[in-house]
Amino acid sequence: MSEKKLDLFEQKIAREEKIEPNEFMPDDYRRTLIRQISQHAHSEVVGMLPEGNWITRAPTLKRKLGLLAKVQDEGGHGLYLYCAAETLGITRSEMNQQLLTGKAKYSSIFNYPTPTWADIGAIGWLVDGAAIMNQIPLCRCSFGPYARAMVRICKEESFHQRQGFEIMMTLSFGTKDQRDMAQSALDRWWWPALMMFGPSDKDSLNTNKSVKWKIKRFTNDQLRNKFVDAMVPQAKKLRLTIPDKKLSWNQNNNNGKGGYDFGEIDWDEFKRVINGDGPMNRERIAAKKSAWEEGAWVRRATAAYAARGTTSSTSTSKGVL
Ligand code: FAQ
Repeated sequence: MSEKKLDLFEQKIAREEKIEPNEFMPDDYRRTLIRQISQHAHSEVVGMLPEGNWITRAPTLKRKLGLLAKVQDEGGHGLYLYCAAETLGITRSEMNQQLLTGKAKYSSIFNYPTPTWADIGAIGWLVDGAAIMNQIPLCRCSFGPYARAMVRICKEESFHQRQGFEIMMTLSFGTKDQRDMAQSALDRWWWPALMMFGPSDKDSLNTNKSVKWKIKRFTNDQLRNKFVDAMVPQAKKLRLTIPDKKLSWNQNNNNGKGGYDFGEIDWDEFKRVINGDGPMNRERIAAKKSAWEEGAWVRRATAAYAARGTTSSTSTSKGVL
């Protein structure tokens, strides 16, 4: 790699200009983006499974429509992100193979079950809430296609978060059973939501490099802290209790502006889940494998259709379809 090219690349990043796919970039920048964007895409599509599980059982037609639209949005996010990753020179089928063989990760959070309707509220409120906290800064990522994809994704995730909060609000101000259901969903999802931000800064392998290249704008711990600070008042509005006895206001945090201290995350659990041994890992991968196998005829049909299009541009008008 010539020094001059590297210099120009770094200057562009320093000037807050976007790097586009056809421009020079260091191999490691490309590799780290492929890793992060493809894992992000996998998270969106695997993330459809825990909520998809409730579409047929949503309590009202209004809730069913909202959930259906949300799950469909997540599929769309996966597609934008796979397309952004493809501009870096990896194919969709390579990415898919990496997911199915366990070479690529997807977010730990989607390896937890959704036993009650309140889990759907908790996912919208907390999981989409954590996703937004992490993803708004990605709209300023130095790589153009990723940054642009994130703008639309964040708008939709914000809507999902409001929807989740509203489900939690309805339950929490409903009957005692509904309120208990909302509290136990918060108990189940709180700590896994904090794990979504990744290992603590001292253990994060990629953060320094990614922050230097303006792929990530904040470290994992910075975003996690911001998330806790944003969620505590929301939990109070819901009259729910965050399951952390060590949660307390500390005026010294954030350079004297204040912020919450919180308890220690169970990093052993985090490691187990990202290494394939969470409560639902096997089921999630099995579902993706069977979707891939059962979708073989669709891939064959689209490939055959595309091949016809190249040999005869008038095939449609001749009624071949
Ligand atoms: N789960 O060195 P770092 C959503 C891995 S989308 C699994 O700190 P990095 C929408 C990490 O990949 C949620 N693996 O890594 C939705 C790396 O492994 P590797 C997904 C994790 O990349 C809502 C290793 O640990 N969002 O929720 C996790 O600098 C509702 C070392 O970690 C994104 O992907 C984890 N939680 O920081 C959908 C956002 N954390 O690759 C449906 C974009 C870390 O070396 C319903 N991604 N690892 O083998 C990011 O911002 C970053 O990739 C982080 C990790 C922050 C996730």
